[in-house]
Amino acid sequence: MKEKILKELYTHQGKYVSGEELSEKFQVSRTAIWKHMNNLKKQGYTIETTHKKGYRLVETTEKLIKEALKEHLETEEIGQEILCFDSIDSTNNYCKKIAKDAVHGTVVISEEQTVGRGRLGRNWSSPKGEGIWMSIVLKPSIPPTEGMKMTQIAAASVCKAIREITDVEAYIKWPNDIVVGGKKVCGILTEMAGELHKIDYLIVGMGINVNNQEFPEEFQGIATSLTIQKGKKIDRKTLILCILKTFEELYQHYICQGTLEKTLEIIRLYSAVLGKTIRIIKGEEEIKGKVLEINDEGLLKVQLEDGRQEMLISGEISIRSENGY
Ligand code: BTX
Repeated sequence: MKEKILKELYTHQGKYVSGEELSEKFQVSRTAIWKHMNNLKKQGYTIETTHKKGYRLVETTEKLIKEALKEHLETEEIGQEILCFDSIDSTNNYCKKIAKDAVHGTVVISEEQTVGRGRLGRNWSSPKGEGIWMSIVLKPSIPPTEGMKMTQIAAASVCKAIREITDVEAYIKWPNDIVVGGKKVCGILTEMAGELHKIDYLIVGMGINVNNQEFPEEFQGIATSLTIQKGKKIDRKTLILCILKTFEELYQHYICQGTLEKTLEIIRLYSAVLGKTIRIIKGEEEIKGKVLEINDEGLLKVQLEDGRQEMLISGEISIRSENGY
């Protein structure tokens, strides 16, 4: 019911809707409507109430509203189902719970994550209202070995969208980070469920620092946000819409053509590592190498210090620049 009322308020585009109209439409008492409005207010929606005119949703760019996103969505399958939460443990976790019955392309967004996750059990700081903490459920008919290509599609989409919407010079740090000025502005976590030869579903989680003004002390040298880089607030809704549109274009190209070509064009153009010397960290081991190419499968070809050449697969590897993050 709360959802239906919200939709009704949203479709009236900032105009008043009377309690009587709502109670007739949804066949509930005016007191029930009033209670739902109070709950929505508690959730953070700004709803103006006057005795004579009724209720009016004041659209703020502060909060992500499903109806507002859907209204401007330019995709066919990604985001046809969107779920927005105020607070959740992790959008990836939630996707896992619903994935079996969820339609392909379902998008889950939360204003905050209380247990946001990075790779290998690391944490992801996801403070309320400041970033985009979002996951997409995908159900492609591809072998599990291809699953990690979704990380690349996501990285290319986020990087391109950031550049288009904010003009911030974002780069892709293979395999799963977007960096600005050498600091991390976005991390991507792809998780998969299925059997040896068949994927049941994939979850692509994106954590983007958008309007964060500051970071916990432990991330201060390594994290940044778009607002810090741009010097002004960024509209999260516009950025999300652009990411979903770009993601769908790249995803469909990959599924229909069977190549990562379009994605790799972006990854190579905005690569933070191509041609650079990097430190490759795998567990306790750390080696240096020069990045020679990103091949057509999206793998990183590096020349190691001892002269050997190696293909890096994203999995358990972290890479850092030569002197720092
Ligand atoms: P990662 O393992 O590459 O990066 C995690 C590391 O990044 C942490 O150990 C910490 O040092 C640093 N870090 C933590 N929070 C932030 C932050 N907000 N900004 C910059 N650096 C940070 C990257 O993993 C993958 C992150 C995916 C996050 C999304 S959010 C939506 C979805 N749900 C979920 O639980 N995870 C994904």
